[in-house]
Amino acid sequence: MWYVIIIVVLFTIVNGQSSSFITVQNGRLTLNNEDYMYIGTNFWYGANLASKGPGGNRSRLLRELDRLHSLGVDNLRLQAGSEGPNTEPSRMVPAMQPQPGIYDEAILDGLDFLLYEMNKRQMRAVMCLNNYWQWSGGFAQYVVWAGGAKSIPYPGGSNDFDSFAARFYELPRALELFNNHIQFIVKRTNKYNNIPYAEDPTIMSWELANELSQSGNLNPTWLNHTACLIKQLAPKQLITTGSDGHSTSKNFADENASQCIDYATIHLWVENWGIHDPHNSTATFPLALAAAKKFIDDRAAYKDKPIVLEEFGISRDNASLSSTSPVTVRDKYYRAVLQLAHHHRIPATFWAYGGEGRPRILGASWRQGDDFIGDPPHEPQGSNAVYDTDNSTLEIIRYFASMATKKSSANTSLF
Ligand SMILES: *[C@@H]1O[C@H](CO)[C@@H](O)[C@H](O)[C@H]1NC(C)=O
Ligand SMILES: *[C@@H]1O[C@H](CO)[C@@H](O)[C@H](O)[C@H]1NC(C)=O
Ligand SMILES: *[C@@H]1O[C@H](CO)[C@@H](O)[C@H](O)[C@H]1NC(C)=O
Ligand SMILES: *[C@@H]1O[C@H](CO)[C@@H](O)[C@H](O)[C@H]1NC(C)=O
Ligand SMILES: *[C@@H]1O[C@H](CO)[C@@H](O)[C@H](O)[C@H]1NC(C)=O
Ligand SMILES: *[C@@H]1O[C@H](CO)[C@@H](O)[C@H](O)[C@H]1NC(C)=O
Ligand SMILES: CC(=O)N[C@H]1CO[C@H](CO)[C@@H](O)[C@@H]1O
Repeated sequence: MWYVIIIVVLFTIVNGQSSSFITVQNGRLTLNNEDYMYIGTNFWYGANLASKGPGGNRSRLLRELDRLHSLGVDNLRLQAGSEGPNTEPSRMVPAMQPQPGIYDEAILDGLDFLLYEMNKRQMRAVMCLNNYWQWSGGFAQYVVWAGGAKSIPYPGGSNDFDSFAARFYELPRALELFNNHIQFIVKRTNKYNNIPYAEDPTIMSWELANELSQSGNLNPTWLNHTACLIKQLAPKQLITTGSDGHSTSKNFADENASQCIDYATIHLWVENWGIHDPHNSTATFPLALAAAKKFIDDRAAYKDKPIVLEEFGISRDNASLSSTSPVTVRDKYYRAVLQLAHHHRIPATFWAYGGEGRPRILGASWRQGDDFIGDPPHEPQGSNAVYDTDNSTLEIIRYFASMATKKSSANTSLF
């Protein structure tokens, strides 16, 4: 029997399945008894890019994973849920779940393939299950599915999209449909390596929903129960909320109170918050830096659970959408934010990775058939994407990714 054991061990090593789960110890993300620090990227479109169906491009996917891995960016935040129908405006399509409980096999297969390829490279995934915002369907789509309305009042004009999306929390049928999705996806087994998702160390964490607390009416009982439901299905993996940690401090307290939530998240958006004006950087960039510092310093004071800065981004110079335009302001911002995160030993995930994708038409929003570049479909494509040709930005990312795995502090003469 000894040869069977050796073959199993070799198989395990060759397939990269020997890695451990990320855990939380003493208020820190931990891997093999060491601090788990990282620079990650938002890669929400991963399952779609990995699909063999429409919108998929596996050769590009593999090149992007190799490129990210060689930069030291080994933590990817993915959508592990997107809702249809595919005919709604400004959605990432095809949706994983075009109708309640009905799944697009090509997108599920894409998610399997992506996790399988990440596993081989010892990369880690944050699996975001839902979304407050419309670009993946999300809360608003669940509201419609639950019979709460016939159509979605998309943001713009006099539409009150915010309170519409927040109705998700008030409709028992919407919450039930989401629970069904949780059961479906967390209990899935990967077809490429036969590893149940809940047993795959590639999955660092499950996230309830992107920016789930905009309305300020987040129900702490729902938060705790849903986190505990996932915990029961996936006890070896971590659970987090996806909160931006910006709207209210109450959310932080609610997250802290639930023993099923393992770490907190924060999102930093100096342009969406009206602080940085890319057309007036000279005057507003110093204000943006000060605001970023205050936000990160403030949130870092919370020590009960680990914190991850899982979104931050900024325009190219003068808000240009051309992939060859300068990024002097962005580079300064990335250095400063990554330095702050490093200083507090907070992992940081930039928004977003565009890689070799390019916008179809400058200034246009995303349409099916366009490259995925990390800007959500309703936004002008190219706003926050970091391309494979943005060498100066990529070098900053590489530098901090290498510093993340060291214990020393970053070389401040970079600034
Ligand atoms: C978080 O919870 C712990 C105990 O569960 C408590 O001691 C601590 O004060 C709480 N922190 C915050 C910021 O609510
Ligand atoms: C969270 O939910 C779990 C399981 O449903 C329960 O045991 C626990 O008491 C709840 N915690 C809080 C703070 O409500
Ligand atoms: C640039 O920003 C500064 C600081 O907020 C402001 O005082 C000034 O009016 C702005 N200039 C323009 C042209 O928007
Ligand atoms: C995949 O993406 C590359 C560019 O990143 C492009 O050249 C190629 O045509 C794409 N392939 C498919 C099948 O879309
Ligand atoms: C950017 O980096 C790539 C790969 O490292 C290299 O081939 C290319 O020449 C660089 N471009 C510039 C403008 O330095
Ligand atoms: C820090 O960076 C500067 C400029 O790149 C370099 O000259 C210096 O040697 C670096 N110091 C350390 C300790 O790495
Ligand atoms: C018109 C304008 O804002 N131009 C600016 C574009 O960005 C460069 C670099 O940040 C500035 O030097 C220009 O003033």
